[in-house]
Amino acid sequence: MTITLPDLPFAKDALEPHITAKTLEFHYGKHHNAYVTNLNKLIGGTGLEKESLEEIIKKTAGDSSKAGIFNNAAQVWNHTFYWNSLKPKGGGEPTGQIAEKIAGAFGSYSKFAEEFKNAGATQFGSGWAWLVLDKGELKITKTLNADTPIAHGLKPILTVDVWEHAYYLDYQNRRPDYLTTFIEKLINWDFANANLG
Ligand code: MN3
Repeated sequence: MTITLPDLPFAKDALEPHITAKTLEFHYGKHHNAYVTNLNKLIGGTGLEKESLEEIIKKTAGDSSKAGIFNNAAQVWNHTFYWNSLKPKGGGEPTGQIAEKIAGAFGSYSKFAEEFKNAGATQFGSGWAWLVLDKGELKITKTLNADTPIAHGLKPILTVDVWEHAYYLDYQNRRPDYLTTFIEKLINWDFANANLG
């Protein structure tokens, strides 16, 4: 199937002042869009054009001859998951089942926040920090470049993009400030709760 660029789940200026419309014009309108365009070009005539995005990712993971397809497919998937991990007036302490699971796995919300921020801050170069379920257990992990937990049998719950294009216009080199803002002001806990189901 042709892979399409999903609509953003909010208006481009809805996350201001934390993430500006200018950042989203580039990050969604240029970067995410380019991954979709590149992927459709690369899968044409390979047989993969008949598969879903998730199947393309799983079928090309770890195959160096298909790295271009994997990287673009994973970036399409990761970005859609990231937009859904964000919410205007989000962040702060969670409610519902995710609150109980975080308390069980990390001891407290503040300990989770510290570990999640640390994962994003210490990802060397480009990549992603994730909250995932690993055989039902909540864990924090990070991936390099386009890599994605769905290629490793993990179930993503939340993600934050730590490629420079995600924060440089708004935060320049201050990745830790971007991560603090993501945690305190932007996390979509409704999405996290839905992903536990
Ligand atoms: Mn990005």
